[in-house]
Amino acid sequence: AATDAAASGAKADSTGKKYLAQPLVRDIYTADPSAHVFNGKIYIYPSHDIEAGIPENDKGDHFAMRDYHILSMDSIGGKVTDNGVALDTKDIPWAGRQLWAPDVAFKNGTYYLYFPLKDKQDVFRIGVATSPSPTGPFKAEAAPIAGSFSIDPAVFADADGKAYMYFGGLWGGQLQRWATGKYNAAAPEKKPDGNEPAVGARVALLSPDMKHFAGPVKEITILDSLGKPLLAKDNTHRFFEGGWLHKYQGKYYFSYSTGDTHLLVYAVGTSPYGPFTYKGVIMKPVEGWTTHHSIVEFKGKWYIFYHDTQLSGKTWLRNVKVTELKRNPDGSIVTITP
Ligand code: FUB
Repeated sequence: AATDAAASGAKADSTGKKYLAQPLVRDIYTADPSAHVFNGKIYIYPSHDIEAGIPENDKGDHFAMRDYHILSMDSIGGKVTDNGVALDTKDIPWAGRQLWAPDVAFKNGTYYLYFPLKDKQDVFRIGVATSPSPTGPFKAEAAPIAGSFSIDPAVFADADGKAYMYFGGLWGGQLQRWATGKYNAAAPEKKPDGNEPAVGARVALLSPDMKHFAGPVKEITILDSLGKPLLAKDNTHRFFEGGWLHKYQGKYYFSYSTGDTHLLVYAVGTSPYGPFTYKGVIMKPVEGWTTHHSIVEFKGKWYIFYHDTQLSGKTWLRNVKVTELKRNPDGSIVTITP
């Protein structure tokens, strides 16, 4: 199915561009867009939201997604193609439930799709599936990536060819249950939120075959402007979920959602492992509880892909969007009011 966002009844925004900040597809619900440019084309790897009839709770059981559809477009504002089912839970040998926010990487002729999914013990792990095509279909490995846990993988390939996976998410994403390096099912559901250090996102170097972690999983520290690690109670700044890494003018920008305060924020560092210093808000809250994004350069401009609930008004039935990301001369990002 192909949709022309500009011709689908979208209203023009203040710039007069109809496609900006409008749902990219309207036939299915999509969220958590990880955008990449391959061979001069834009590919979006989103979650595929469905109405599963499961009541809302803090564990996110109502996000009961079962497959992925990959979207593609030749230009920002052009036709958006839904390339059909690229990976289905029924074809993942270790699957329990809930296919959440994916990402993709390309190396040596193969596309690697990374996806969070609960295993048969109801613990989130991160799997990998491969395809010779950016739109799939993808074939899943028999088991999740050894040592992986929690949700929201985002893979960044540096100029030296090393690839890193950033991952993790609090509450429903279970990151708070991994404090000791082992899964603790008895950990309180919505903690920590006190004076202890904030729980950090995780990063791991990927092996040359892109299917394993090549080194230990490390916790990422976000510092405040005084160089002190953020505290767990600081929920307008601390990491919650949806991490993304991009590089701009030699610096590493780690951006993420603050979860229960619904902001997309960013922090900057000089190493892919961090630490990163908190810098500011990228996007104010969208409609819906979750906010999740990716940042990509295309033809000399930077774009942010994100989601809201414009089409449904329901927090678990979202629609992906794109708008331009603007920077100040010092590299700081101009806050977007969606
Ligand atoms: O789509 C399910 C979850 O909601 C994602 O994994 C989170 O980042 C949030 O967007």
